[in-house]
Amino acid sequence: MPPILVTRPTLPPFEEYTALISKIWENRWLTNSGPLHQQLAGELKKYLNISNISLFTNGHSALEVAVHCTHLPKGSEVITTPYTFASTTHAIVRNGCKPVFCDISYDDYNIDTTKIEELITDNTSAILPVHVYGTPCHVDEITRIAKKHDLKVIYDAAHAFGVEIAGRSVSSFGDATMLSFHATKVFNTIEGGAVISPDKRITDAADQFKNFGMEGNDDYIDVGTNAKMSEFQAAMGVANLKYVDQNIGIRKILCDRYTELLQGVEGVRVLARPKNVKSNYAYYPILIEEEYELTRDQVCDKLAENEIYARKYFYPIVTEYSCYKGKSGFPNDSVAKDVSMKVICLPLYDTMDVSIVDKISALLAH
Ligand code: T4K
Repeated sequence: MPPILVTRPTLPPFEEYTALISKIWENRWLTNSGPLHQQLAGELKKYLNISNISLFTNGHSALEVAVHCTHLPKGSEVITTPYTFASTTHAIVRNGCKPVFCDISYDDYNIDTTKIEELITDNTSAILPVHVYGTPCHVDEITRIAKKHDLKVIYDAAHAFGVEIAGRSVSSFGDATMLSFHATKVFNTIEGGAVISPDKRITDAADQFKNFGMEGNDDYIDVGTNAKMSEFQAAMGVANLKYVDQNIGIRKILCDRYTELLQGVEGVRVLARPKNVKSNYAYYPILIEEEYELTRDQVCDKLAENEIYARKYFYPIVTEYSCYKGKSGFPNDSVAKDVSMKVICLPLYDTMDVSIVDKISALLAH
């Protein structure tokens, strides 16, 4: 058996992708908001049931630009989670703002909304939560806190493509939301991402900023960047979107099987899925608790000996990266740190056979 990686990209049938990109040879339109880009934007609006979207060459650029377009004052504080990928914090810092780290909840590994208000100061401008593993944050509570203190909310929904709360797209909350369409995500455009906002002025500003801040042919009204999605990326998106529900359906079967086999194993904690949520089954995280016979790292080694390469998403927490260490004031004894010391994301992707779930679960159960 070939090595089992934590994930593999979803690919559409080869002929369907080549049929789409053959149009590029006909019209010689490679990038800069071409027809495939327009088609994908339209199809995503329908699929996600949202009004405004701006497509990006990757999720990180989308997040950086989302923060820029919500006009946070330079030097202001943005309350965020340390239990995330580097991108979340980098997007705040690269916009000249200061990340203020709030601990996470042990229930869902998302920002702990009961601890946000104590971190708010006169200099706080925004909250930037992450829907970790695709589990939605407590959006109603975050909206309440933001309204009370006049703060912006920008969601990092890199993991949450297609997730719904009580029938409403998770990307429709807050002032802006970023999605990632990276190769390793439930829906991919090779590399890619998007800014979504209920406010068209934000997505229009994002469209302009990702194209150098250009207005008309002759003027630049902002010191923008280049973060446009190409036609090859958009073609992959159009082709993959047709299969995204099928992909999520397969992931659900695999996740349910993991849960069936692992939830009774002493010392292994599986993540509960909230009831009113349509999940995208993006990741399968487990925690290796103290009662388990091996440590988390020993479990990873044992899996690797069997050519199974699970990953520690997210370890270490962001405040322990060299570029942030010692600067955050985040306490050492946090839920975020505890979870990061115990977490393993198990292999999960649409071409994975259920027998692999059985094999991994059997290794964990003994
Ligand atoms: N916010 C959050 C919360 C995020 O998690 C991310 C990205 C972002 C923002 C930023 O979004 P993007 O700018 O990436 O759109 C991966 C992904 O590169 C990254 O997108 C993702 N989060 C992060 C959690 O995971 P790595 O360094 O772990 O990826 P890598 O190359 O080790 O790949 C993971 C596994 O997938 C490997 O076992 C190999 C396999 N793989 C990977 C690629 C790229 C393949 O089989 N084929 C492939 O083409 O970061």
